[in-house]
Amino acid sequence: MKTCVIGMGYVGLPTAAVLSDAGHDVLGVDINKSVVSSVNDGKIHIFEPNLENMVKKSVSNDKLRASMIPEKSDNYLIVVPTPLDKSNEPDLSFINQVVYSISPYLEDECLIILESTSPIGTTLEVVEKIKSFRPDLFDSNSPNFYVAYCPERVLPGNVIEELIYNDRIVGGINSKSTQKAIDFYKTFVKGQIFPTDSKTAELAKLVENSYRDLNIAFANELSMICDSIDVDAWELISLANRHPRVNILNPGAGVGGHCIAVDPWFIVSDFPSQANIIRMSRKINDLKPKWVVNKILSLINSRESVACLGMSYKQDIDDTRESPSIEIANDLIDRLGKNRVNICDPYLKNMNGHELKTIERSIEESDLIVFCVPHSQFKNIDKKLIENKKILDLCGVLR
Ligand code: SAJ
Repeated sequence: MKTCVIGMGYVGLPTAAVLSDAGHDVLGVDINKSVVSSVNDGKIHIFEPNLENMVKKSVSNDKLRASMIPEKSDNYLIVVPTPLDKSNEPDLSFINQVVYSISPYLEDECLIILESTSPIGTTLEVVEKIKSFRPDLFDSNSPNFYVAYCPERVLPGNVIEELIYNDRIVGGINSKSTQKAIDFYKTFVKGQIFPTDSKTAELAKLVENSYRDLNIAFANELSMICDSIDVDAWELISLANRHPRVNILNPGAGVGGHCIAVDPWFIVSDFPSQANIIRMSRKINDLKPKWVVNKILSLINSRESVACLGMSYKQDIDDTRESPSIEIANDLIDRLGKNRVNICDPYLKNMNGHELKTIERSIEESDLIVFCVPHSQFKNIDKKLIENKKILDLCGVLR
């Protein structure tokens, strides 16, 4: 079975690796030439545990190739970004470009699956777009091919495991499409696969991430309330969580990543007057890094310097997309000058041209140590290093 995976990013590349491992002949397609050549060399351009070995093996077994141009395939998996524009409206131009680029290769009976986070109705719009390019693939109004939406649900840092073992939701544009897509996922998914329609599947993805955003917003709001009355938010949350039906998440530097900080806006954009708690949660989480900067400024005098530890958007990965720590560090550099801000992240080589220092050096050279992200390297830190320093532990790593 030949499968074309379009988009070789954080989800597309691991999916291509897992598919080829499961026996598919995979063509990975990407508009970035260097990504294509790195995959063809059996290398990876992102950090993800166990991925490099799988890619290397699949490339050397001729099960995985990459190209900038799609080819005729049995299955087309669309895994491209759907960013927000400046007014927080979803930008679907990558999906539209993919649909245009695969249209010449489509044939009767092929399967197209959209995995990119999408506003409700996008999968049906994909069908309409194909109709405009390839009316020959339709009998009256019905397509002779199959189309489904299946949201990816993988957690960066544990992608390979979750691609195989997570449950999946598959929503076709009709029941035959749903079944075809379920058969496709059964070739590599060991979790349960739940059938639905495309709109429900699209909304499920947005709802999952909004649910998490909302619950993190609650924790972040509590942390700011607690700070104002000198109560330890971590202690409070762990005590409240002893109630059998309470499970408060962890406060942090804010919410980063390309999913939770973005997806709720898709719902707000479509339902502006109904999505109030969803909008408010986004605002609270977006406010947190700004609050942190003010907190830091209140803890230092006019000569003291700050160490910001952890620049990725969460622990133990190198992904900096929408990272609140980067927002905090940049804001501090603007206000204090770069000589008073020491930045450290063991997973990164650089941050927008700013020098990254080792853990030891950034602590030595600073008066206030801010733990932004709970990387494992910080958990095992030598306590003597920080005993005479001011500490702001935003992520509970020292607990
Ligand atoms: N965070 C907190 N407190 C917490 C948990 C997380 O502040 O208690 C912060 C993290 O530090 C990070 C952000 O939230 O900045 C998001 O991290 P995350 O680990 O919660 O999620 P992501 O963005 O890495 O991945 C999410 C996952 N969705 C859910 O857990 C509902 C993943 O399953 C999705 O596949 C992914 O979004 C996506 O692609 O949509």
